[in-house]
Amino acid sequence: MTRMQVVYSDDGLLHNPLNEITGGELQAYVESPKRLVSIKNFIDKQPEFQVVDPNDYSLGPILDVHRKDYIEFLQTIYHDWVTEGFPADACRVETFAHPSVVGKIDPEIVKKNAYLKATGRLGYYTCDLSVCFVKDTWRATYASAQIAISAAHRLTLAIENDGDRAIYALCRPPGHHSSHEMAAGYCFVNNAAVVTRFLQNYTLEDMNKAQKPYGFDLEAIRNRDFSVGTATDKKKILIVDIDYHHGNGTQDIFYDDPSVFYTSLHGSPDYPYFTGSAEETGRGEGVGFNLNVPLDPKTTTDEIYLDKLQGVLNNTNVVQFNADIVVVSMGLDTWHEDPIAGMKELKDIDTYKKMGSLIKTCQGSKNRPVLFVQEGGYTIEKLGDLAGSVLQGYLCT
Ligand code: OKP
Ligand code: ZN
Repeated sequence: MTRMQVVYSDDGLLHNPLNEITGGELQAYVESPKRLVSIKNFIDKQPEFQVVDPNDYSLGPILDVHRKDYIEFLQTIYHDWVTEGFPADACRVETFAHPSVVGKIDPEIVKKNAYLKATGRLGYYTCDLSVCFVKDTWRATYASAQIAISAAHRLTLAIENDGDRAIYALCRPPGHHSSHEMAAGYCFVNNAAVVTRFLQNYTLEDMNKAQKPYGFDLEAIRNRDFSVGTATDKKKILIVDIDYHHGNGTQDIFYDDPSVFYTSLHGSPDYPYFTGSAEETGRGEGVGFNLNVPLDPKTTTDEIYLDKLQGVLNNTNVVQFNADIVVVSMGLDTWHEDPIAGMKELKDIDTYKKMGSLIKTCQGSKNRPVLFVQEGGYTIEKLGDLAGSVLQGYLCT
């Protein structure tokens, strides 16, 4: 295989908050549209990548993961915030629904109370101060999800026709911190989780039927809220999360589910602080289908990182799981220069090539179709190079 399709839309640029609160201080928003521009520019210059537009599969696949009230929140919160007289550039949480406040109260009452004010809903559905809404946040989020879904459809078609074995969904905003009814860590809709369910729930025929041109009438979309997936042979999906941060949202969504194996390598201790330890192995039927590898951000070298990645992909449980498809949550913030993350001793660009290569050849992912989904990564000028290296590493192996 020598080429790869890249699903991309300019709508990803529309989410452009002014700032966030990090380290207790107001700072420029790190998850900037420039990230997307950097990757896109790099991709455009490399002949092996073919950029394609997304299609539109409506809300159905998104609602197979996220609760309807949460998705309505994403669509309306900015408008309600501004209508209540709050400043346009500061639509974010200030009061959290901590368990000690709400834990003993009937959840329905808590929810009713939260809905009385925009700030209440922000506290109810969002988790930290990196989440900020602007006018077009929902539009960009919707596009990001449709990009991932379109990539899953194209990959399914290619598998059927003996075509490409891998595809890249150039998503923004990212998704892996977001859960059923929660936005966190720059994430609103969990793109990796949405494609996982889409691949499981939709037959190729369902996908073909659901596909519409990405055209876009936000009001019309609001009312097309049903899933049309009819698949009965649930595919087994392996999610490999190589973002620097633990994908707490993805872990949460699939924690009970033995049909989805979630594995993550991430810097620890670090954001999101409360999850990501090796003891988290799943719950109920999902026990044994969750594998966390926390890594020391100060001492993890290129060699150690690759060794740990190889260990994960060759892990007995992962190999035994015998996935049908691999979804890679491709964060690029392990790079040592990353302004908010980074493994301080991970400095060799070839490491990213080798990551792509391991994903192609290791037992857990060997010969399996791979859907690369873009997550984090904040060294703006370097991002194209980092993304391209993983993908070229995959292609050249
Ligand atoms: C999103 B993704 C670090 C502040 C952390 C949120 C980070 C979200 C990362 N000092 N704020 O996983 O790249
Ligand atoms: Zn990250």
